[in-house]
Amino acid sequence: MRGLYSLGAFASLIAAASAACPMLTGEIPAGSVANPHHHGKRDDSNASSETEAFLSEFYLNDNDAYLTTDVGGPIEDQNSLKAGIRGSTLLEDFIFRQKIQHFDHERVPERAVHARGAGAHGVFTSYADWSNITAASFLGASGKETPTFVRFSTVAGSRGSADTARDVHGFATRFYTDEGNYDIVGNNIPVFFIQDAILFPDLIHSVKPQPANEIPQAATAHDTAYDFFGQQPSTLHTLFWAMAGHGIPRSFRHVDGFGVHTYRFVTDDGSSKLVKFHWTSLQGRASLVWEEAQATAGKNADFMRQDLYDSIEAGRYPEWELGVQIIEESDVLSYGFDLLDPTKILPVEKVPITALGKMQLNRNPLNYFAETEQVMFQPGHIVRGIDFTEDPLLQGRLFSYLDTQLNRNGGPNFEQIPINRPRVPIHNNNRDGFAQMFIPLNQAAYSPNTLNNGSPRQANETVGNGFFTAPGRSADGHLVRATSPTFADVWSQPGLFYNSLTATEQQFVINALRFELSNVKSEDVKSNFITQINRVNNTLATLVASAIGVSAPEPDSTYYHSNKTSNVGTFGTPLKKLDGLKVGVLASVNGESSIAEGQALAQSLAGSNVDVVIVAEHLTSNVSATYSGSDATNFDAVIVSSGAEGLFGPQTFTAESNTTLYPAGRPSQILVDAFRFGKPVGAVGGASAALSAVDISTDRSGVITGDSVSDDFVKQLTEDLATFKFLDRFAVDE
Ligand code: HDD
Repeated sequence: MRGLYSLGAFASLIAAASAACPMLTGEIPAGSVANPHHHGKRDDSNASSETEAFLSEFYLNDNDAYLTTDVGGPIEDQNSLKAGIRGSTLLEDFIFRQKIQHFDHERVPERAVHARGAGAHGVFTSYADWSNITAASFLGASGKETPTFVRFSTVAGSRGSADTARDVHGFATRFYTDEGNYDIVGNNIPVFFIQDAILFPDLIHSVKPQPANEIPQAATAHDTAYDFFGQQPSTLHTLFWAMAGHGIPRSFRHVDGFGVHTYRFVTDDGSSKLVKFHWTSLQGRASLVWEEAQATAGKNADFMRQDLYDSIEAGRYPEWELGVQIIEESDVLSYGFDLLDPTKILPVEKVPITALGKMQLNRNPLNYFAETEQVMFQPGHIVRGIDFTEDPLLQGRLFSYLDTQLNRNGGPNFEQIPINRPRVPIHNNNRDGFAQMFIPLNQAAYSPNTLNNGSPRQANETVGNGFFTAPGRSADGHLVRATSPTFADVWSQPGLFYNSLTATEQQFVINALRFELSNVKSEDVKSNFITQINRVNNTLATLVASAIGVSAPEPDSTYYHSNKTSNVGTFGTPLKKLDGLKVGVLASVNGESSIAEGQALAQSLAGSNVDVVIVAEHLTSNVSATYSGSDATNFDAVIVSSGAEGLFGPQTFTAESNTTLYPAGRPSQILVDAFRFGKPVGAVGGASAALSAVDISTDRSGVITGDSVSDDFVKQLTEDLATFKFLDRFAVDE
């Protein structure tokens, strides 16, 4: 039997819609639209072409077409219909009414959390046949490809907020598997603030802007957030990760991802193991520093979505490895905490990560709203071979996502939207509802039936692989509203995380908390919070307290320890790839070899996929950015080329050297800020005068000088870009 909800039926529907007026338009058949983004080096894997073939069925192309109304009538004049040339406008003008009405309804409610995000299509490739640990079909063969869609996000800010707000970052992945859609709705931080979903509204109300004035946007630096953190110490572990570099990543490409909860893998024969998911960035982890993140928010609120989009357009496809920590069911309590508690990491020293496969993001959405805004992820989108656990946070999420999506979409048919549709046929007795896109033919919309020969019938191993719950799961017990005592210790792991950071990263956490709490007005909130972090670490609590007018707390040592784990920071490990990093060459149109040096550097760095932006007083065919439009936040490293040195130093502020082309002192400011933000800086030839003009010593690490753009110069710069941040530029409390 042909799939009732097969692609064919849908395709003809869209074909009808896109051929708005065949007589006039000459008809553009659906599916004939070339993807305008087909360049770069995307390998045309099966999964990539499957995405292309699937989505192109839905493209609506306006090329060489006449305007029509929504119901297909040609529109020949775009003035409203008026009684007399000077008005009034008539209510009977259905063309006017329809256009305005559609516009009035363009917005859907933004996500209650994770409203701001950016998405991309990709492909997941399994490294092996993993049927020994899971029946999940997308992990069932070496080299097996599955199309994916990922949406990265911040949590607290509204849809128009800045990308570089300090926040947890969402990392939600959809696998369009051959047994239905599977979503890992994770974050870039492996733990969460609370242990029970019933507290989620409280958490979010506390971090969202204050009710009276909707201030501050996309920031936790205010009273209600720290009131909640101080009253609910399960938040501390996640908060510490967010206050470290993870809260202000360099880009979406430089974050890892985590499933956070413990899930189950189940094999065909019903045996199950506990798993924790990890996405490891193959670009490496990299973070901004706080002042840089704040400046970036003002200079380019779209910093991270731009980076992702540009990288994919340039064919520099970001990649992540998917891995799992695999744990025996019987070990759920063996590691000193409960694996059902989402505020805990399982240190990699205890259970290493097994790499299962690799994902490449290689295709930008063609329409932000249709794809990125309308994608509806759910932890409940699950496939055979994977199962939930009893984690009370996960259990609550299984309700919340569908519920909020019903609100956003006005009904349950959003799974039929192209970005949400599974790439397999759908057969069930779900019917009707707002905006039903199908024309179901089955007259017996119930089960069991005989009138449709029992179809659609239950799946089993012969007619389709049915989802099954891990047979070993069981549940019993008294009905209680309580937190398990195995969830009680919420102070040891923030300590584990903090101990594992380098001294500078610890200082970043201290500085971040100082910043946040200095924006809190209530003395009670400040001191309550200090009491809580004092249970983690007395030095930390004392250093934060000293900056916010709270007296130093006495040690409260029940949970103090000196345990460490590895691989939890964002600094200190060189980047794995330099793809898409940007070097700003500060040049002058008047310097003899200034621009040529920039070009030479561009050529030398092209092999590492690093972009060079030549900045000068005004644009020319060889200058791609101006001083007025540039800022240190635009670049990962800044080099002054010879002949530009005259633009630097105090002389910029004299009446003679002042210019209307850019704000006074801008070239110096870019160089100084780049240094302050920990970036590699340097100078070629006589331009080292620019470094001394702004008091940057060439003895400092990450400061590169040379007579020319020599191989050595390029090698040093490449190494320094991989180091990414020079932490000795940041003071540390002794
Ligand atoms: Fe959530 C969206 C991640 C706990 C309720 N969540 C949302 C998104 C991500 C996460 C990445 C955005 C997906 C997208 O890009 O569209 N959420 C998490 C993680 C959690 C978590 C990793 C803890 C481990 N969330 C959580 C709880 C609840 C929610 C406990 C409620 C009980 N989350 C939602 C939501 C959202 C959402 C309100 C908003 C929009 C949406 O679901 O579709 O239902």
